[in-house]
Amino acid sequence: MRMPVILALVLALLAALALSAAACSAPTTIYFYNWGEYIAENTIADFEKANPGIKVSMKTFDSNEALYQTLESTSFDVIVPSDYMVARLIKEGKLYKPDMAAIPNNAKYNDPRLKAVAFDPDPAVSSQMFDYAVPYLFCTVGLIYSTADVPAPASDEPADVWAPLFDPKYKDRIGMYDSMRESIGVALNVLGLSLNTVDPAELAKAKDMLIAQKDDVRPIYGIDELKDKYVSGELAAGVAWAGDYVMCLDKLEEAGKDAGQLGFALPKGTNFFVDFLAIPKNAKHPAEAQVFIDYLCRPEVSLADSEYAGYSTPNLEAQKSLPEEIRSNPALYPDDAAIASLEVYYSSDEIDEKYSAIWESVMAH
Ligand code: N2P
Repeated sequence: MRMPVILALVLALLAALALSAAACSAPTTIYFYNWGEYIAENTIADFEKANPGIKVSMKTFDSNEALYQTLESTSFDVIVPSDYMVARLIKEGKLYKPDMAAIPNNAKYNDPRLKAVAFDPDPAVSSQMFDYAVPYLFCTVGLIYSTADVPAPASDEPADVWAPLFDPKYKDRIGMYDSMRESIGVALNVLGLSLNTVDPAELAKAKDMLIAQKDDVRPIYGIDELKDKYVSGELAAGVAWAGDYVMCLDKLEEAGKDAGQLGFALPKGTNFFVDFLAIPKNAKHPAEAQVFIDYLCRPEVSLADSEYAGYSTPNLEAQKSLPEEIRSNPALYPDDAAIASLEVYYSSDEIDEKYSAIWESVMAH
């Protein structure tokens, strides 16, 4: 009788040891909330291989406003807000201030010129953005068009570039982003107005333009699903982040079609934006989030993500490996003067409220 008791004790002890060993080595899962089609296919798996203690679970969103809404009710460890949304989240106290010493690749590789851009009218907020968030990819907003259907714009005046979007000739064949700042921004840009105006008369004009466009042109509102429609020729033209245009070129190439089927034009005074990696204040695993962010700032990783998504990398080392036609495309890598001639979106209570109200009326129309 004595042996089995000892045996049972030994077995129990072994089982307890095995359990605690498993607990020690169980990986931590971090929750990553990213834009759709915005990270190379192998990046997460490669990160997990290099960091066996961390797993990454990714979900996607397709507008800053959708990201903002979801943050209210869900805890993520890493998010990818655009500049104006970073500013809003900082002002609302919703971001965790990372230990930048744990993200050395940011300071080592990311283009310091981005820090000179005024992402908020308040320089104190603008400069704080780089204490809270790390540039991921950046881009501009322009016109994508089918070269067979739409003539190349006569100039880079916004009214010339965006003209097809409001032309009933292209009824049912125009793409608009289901994203309020981009769509309202196109109308403001055509009207020669600031992308951040809060003047009621100016905003009313932009709203009327988008409503008339819905009646006359019946645009298709979407985000990532628009790309295949440009590639197939179903859509004649649309508003597009330059990165989406580059992804469309890749899709044309994969389909064995001619890249010359699609053109892209950048109007004067259009939007320039940076998407940042940030950690929400209610993140459960900020330390692991920092490890992941640092990994995303490695030159070879940033290069792969930029090449997959089509958007521009802020990583100076990665930029050296880009094909010349990409690196020298001013819609993808604008120089200082070009950046200064473009406009960033701002966030303020007044802007956020007024633009949301317009957007709701346009969508409801
Ligand atoms: C689209 C990614 C868009 C990022 N797939 C725009 N901020």
